[in-house]
Amino acid sequence: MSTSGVPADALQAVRAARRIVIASHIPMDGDGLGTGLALMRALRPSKDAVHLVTPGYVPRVYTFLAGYDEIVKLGGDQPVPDCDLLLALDAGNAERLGRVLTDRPEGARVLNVDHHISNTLYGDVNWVDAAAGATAELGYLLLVELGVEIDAQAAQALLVALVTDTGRFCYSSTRPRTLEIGAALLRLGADPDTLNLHLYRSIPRGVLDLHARAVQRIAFHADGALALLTVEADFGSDLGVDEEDQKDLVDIPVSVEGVVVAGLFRGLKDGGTKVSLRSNSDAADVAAFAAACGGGGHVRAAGYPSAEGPAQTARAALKGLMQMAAAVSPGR
Ligand SMILES: [Mn+2]
Repeated sequence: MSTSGVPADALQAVRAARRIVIASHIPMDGDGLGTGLALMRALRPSKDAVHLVTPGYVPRVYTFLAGYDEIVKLGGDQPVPDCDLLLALDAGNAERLGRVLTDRPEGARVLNVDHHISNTLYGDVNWVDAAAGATAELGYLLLVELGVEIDAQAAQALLVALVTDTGRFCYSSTRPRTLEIGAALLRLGADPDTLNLHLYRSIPRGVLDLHARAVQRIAFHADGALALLTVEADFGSDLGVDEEDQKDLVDIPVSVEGVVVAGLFRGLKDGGTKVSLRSNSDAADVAAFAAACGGGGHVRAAGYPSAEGPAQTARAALKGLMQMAAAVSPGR
């Protein structure tokens, strides 16, 4: 481990690579996408090829970031680009990477860079720092240690990753180092005003209507300590919204006064349910609950998949979530 916090084997893996494929969990979020674009941009000058790839959809709110149009969307059985290193970002387990991992070119090593405490260490080299507020922190440290240029566009992508993954520097995962890296990114030319306009002041009218409907559906339990939102796969389909808009709905119940634990049970188009849990207290560990249900995440933000429909999945989780929420005092 160097003084920067970058493990020597992780640094060596990137230095030795000539062709790199970067991937993150499916679907990508701001952390995986922003960190991926920044690494792609900053590593390209010193490598033969660097690609950011995903078999999943790419959230459209990040179109303003440089390199967004170069993200390789792996449709059907399109092969993973040739590489000697697969750089996995922000993915807590092998399954979350999907076929990018299993279909990687023969001989490609896997460098797993992540901040999820539940990370299963599936890489040939693993750099998991659960104290990091975002994988973007690790991406920044890696680039600095490599001595490559981080231009204003790369800095902007890293700032987007940091801001989105730390709840605008407000989650408990925000450390002094998180803000120090944020400051460094501003010095490199990142622009918070542009970020704010694109991410937080551009809600489409359809999404606004979606939020209005969701608010009406929140069910409170345990004297208001638990707030659950259950939506079918076609919820809001008439509003022209997409999956990422549905995913963000969990931010609404978790923002209500007195709520300790919030859950979103979101039906998926091809059956099954994606559960997103949020906690307002370290004493209510939703990562442990999610892990027991076959998922994972952070103490305050976690999730798991279910083969059942959303209503049935919510019923199955209700008792356990009520107990967890009720055990924590409303004062949090
Ligand atoms: Mn993250």
